[in-house]
Amino acid sequence: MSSTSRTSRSSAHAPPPAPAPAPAPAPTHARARAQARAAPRVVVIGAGIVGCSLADELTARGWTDVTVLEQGPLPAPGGSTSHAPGLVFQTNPSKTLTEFAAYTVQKFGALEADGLPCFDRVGGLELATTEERLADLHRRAGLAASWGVRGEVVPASRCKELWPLLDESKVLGGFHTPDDGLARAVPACRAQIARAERRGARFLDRHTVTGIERENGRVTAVVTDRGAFPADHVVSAAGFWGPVIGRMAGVDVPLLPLAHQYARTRPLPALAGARAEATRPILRFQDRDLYVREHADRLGIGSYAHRPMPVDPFTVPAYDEAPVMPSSYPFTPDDFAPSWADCRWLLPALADSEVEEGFNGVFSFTPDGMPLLGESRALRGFWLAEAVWVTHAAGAAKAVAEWMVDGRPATDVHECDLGRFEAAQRSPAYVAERGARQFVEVYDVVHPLQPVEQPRPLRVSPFHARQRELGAYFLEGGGWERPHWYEANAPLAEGVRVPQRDAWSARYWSPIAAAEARATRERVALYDMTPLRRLEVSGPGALAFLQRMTTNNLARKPGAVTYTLLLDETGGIRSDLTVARLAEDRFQIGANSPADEVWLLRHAPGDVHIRDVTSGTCCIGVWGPFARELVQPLTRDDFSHRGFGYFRVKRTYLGLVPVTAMRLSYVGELGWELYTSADLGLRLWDTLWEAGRKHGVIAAGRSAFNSLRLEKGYRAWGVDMTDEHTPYEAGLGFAVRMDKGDFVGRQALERAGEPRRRLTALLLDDPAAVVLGKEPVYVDGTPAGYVTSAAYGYTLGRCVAYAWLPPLATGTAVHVEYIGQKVPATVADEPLFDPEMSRIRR
Ligand code: FAD
Ligand code: THG
Repeated sequence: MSSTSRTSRSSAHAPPPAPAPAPAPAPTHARARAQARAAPRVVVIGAGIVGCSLADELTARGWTDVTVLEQGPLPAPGGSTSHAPGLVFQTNPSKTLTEFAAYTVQKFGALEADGLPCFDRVGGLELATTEERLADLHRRAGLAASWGVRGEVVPASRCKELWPLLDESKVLGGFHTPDDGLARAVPACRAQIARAERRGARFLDRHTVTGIERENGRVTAVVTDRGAFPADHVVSAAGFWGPVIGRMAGVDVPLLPLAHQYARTRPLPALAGARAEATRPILRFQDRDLYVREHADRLGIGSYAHRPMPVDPFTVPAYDEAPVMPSSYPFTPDDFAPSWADCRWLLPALADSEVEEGFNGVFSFTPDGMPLLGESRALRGFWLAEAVWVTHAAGAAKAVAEWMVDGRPATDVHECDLGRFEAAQRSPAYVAERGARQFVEVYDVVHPLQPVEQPRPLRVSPFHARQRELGAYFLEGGGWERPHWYEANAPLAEGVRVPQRDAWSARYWSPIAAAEARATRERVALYDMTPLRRLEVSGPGALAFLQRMTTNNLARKPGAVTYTLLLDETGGIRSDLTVARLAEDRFQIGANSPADEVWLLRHAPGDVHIRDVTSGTCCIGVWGPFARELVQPLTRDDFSHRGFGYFRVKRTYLGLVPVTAMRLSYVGELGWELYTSADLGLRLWDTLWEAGRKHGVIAAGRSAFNSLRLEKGYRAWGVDMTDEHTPYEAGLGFAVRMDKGDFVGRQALERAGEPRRRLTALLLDDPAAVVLGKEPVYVDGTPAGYVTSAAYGYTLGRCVAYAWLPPLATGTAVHVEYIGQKVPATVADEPLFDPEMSRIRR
């Protein structure tokens, strides 16, 4: 193939002489320069499936000045891609990953190498040998319907038809997905290399990257053993070598390389005469952490059942020193023995066979199992496209190319954003522990609320000691310990009637949450709001800056709090914020993901300072009809409705504790968020607790919190809406002031037509029914959308579910599919609870 000969070692042309880097431009100049040039200079590190797909996607978008540097020989340079068996199962709890996989199927299906398509649509079959797994297959069928993947749960007899080698008696059922199949990863690389080269890209193999040059916080060049390559953008697509490249760039790359076993059998008499590479569906036997594919008359078996085998990416041998290839370690038969026995149990045709060859192949695991995509916040122009499976490679590459060329991916990728990890989640120790855990759990049945088990506790609020005394049941989020309910409230639950739950929805749930919700509506409760991200924005330009960045009008006197939205240029919701004006030029922002700070920092002019103050501060929400009676006696300031209005902020003292008090409530009850520094947090808790005794104060957890906020219709960013949605679609048009002047996203909103989908409130008809989120919603029997968040509304006596659906009239009957069951629901008017705001504004 021309691309290989052109780039092979013998004919490799010398790299172009590296011109001395231009004098360091200010970032804005660099941007202007980049725009003035037809195409910025992009250097991609690594020609695995991700690097090759990325070069193809970039050049397709007109960024044709792309150089791909690869240390090994093309087209199989010895990374994970070079030996990937290429199974593509599209269905995933993550909508983003499912979309990535669907694009891989579509793209590689249309791509040819040597006259063969690069994707073989043999279908997928996931097997259940336990009742628990069978229920999970029904949930996976629901996910597939939600995200638009064809699939159905089939009986054992159908599994046997699809896979004649199975022992049908061992199987309870399967999930059949006819559009899944096998990606031919190396041919897909070749086809994309050829196409990208035709558009002007060059692939230089046998070039080992040894350094990343930077100036003024921007990349300027990539250094190799054969010269330097100037670059406006550098993308590390180095797979599990990511941390090595990251160290050169001064960027944390939180991934752990782990070896994973793959073995091939001898030829099987039962498959004798097979001509095609594969004809039967790719198989998953998750109850034993196994997957299986055909290689003509042999089977290939992959196992996640063995001990985690971490590999230090800094000590991986170079291509010429590696026994086979750098990503391939010797097979350890002892580790495979139990998996082999499990295969023979399931597939009796293996009885007379044996493993002919195998290897321990290395690839990447991240702390949360999701890829690492996006531009580093530490180094402008340095991008990551790592920890990506072959399954998601084409889609992930497309997203990164869109991000680079258009400024944002076409669909939401926040779950993959490399900036999602907090500082405390980026240490090598954390990455090692979590990465290994992801390996172990890869095929486990994982509940949506299931927390990280270790390392815990990591981040705790100042109230942690009190929370433990009260018997808090903690889950984890963003590294924080977060109480979901308190055993101390169990006596309150005795008087509260709640419907029985099925085993799945009863996990990580307690009827105590119902009692806590009720106490919040009837009396008063303390909520730990410490994990709520807080930014301080200050400086002479702060107001003008925030006005330009957000949708609502913030030009109000100090003391005002405003609910507002961060949009991107296309009008998509990047975040929803509360902005408290503490002084003329000082604001406190209540934010969502770490991406909010990054986004603001990127746009901030020199006279604006932005600081994340979350870790040094803490927050308690005091909410309920007795909140005023509780707080007022502790302060000399006027906390009456006239003295301290709704959505106002005040500095005051509560007893000994200086606090910033904000009158707002995500649970829809009278009350305040009370902020203080971390050192005084415990004192604040104790002060409120003491004062609340005579009002029957309780501590309440996130389980009740989530129920109350859904009753009130308050959206959660990242779950209910993302940058895929406009404010009008999400029901947040009230936070947009088109008359306030220009702001990011305004022009796009002007052009936005009538929403074709809406975030819609549903009430389940049966007072005993519950759903949990991500279930498909059917209108007239056809899938029409999916649930975002759901929670039992203890005040309403019904489960509330928010869903993305085409516009539907109130009262429309729909059904939600929950573990294979049709659950009737009705479109409801919002807000479902206290539409007059009589509970908050008084
Ligand atoms: P790679 O293919 O590793 O490419 C990275 C490239 O960067 C390498 O070629 C490397 O040489 C190059 N590089 C690194 N450092 C430098 C440097 N300093 N200078 C120049 N070049 C450098 N995924 C699936 O979807 N389905 C499967 O069935 C599947 N099965 C698997 C089975 C096994 C045994 C293994 C090991 C992995 C499997 N995977 C599977 C995972 C999949 O193979 C990887 O996630 C994927 O191939 C990663 O692609 P990549 O392009 O990111 O990395
Ligand atoms: N508290 C603070 N900041 C936050 C949140 C919070 N920032 C992130 C996230 N949570 C923002 N989400 C909301 C959602 C709704 C409301 C507040 C924050 C809210 N809305 C009222 C309503 O819709 O009726 C008031 C809107 C208005 O008057 O404009 O209260 O929990 N600090």
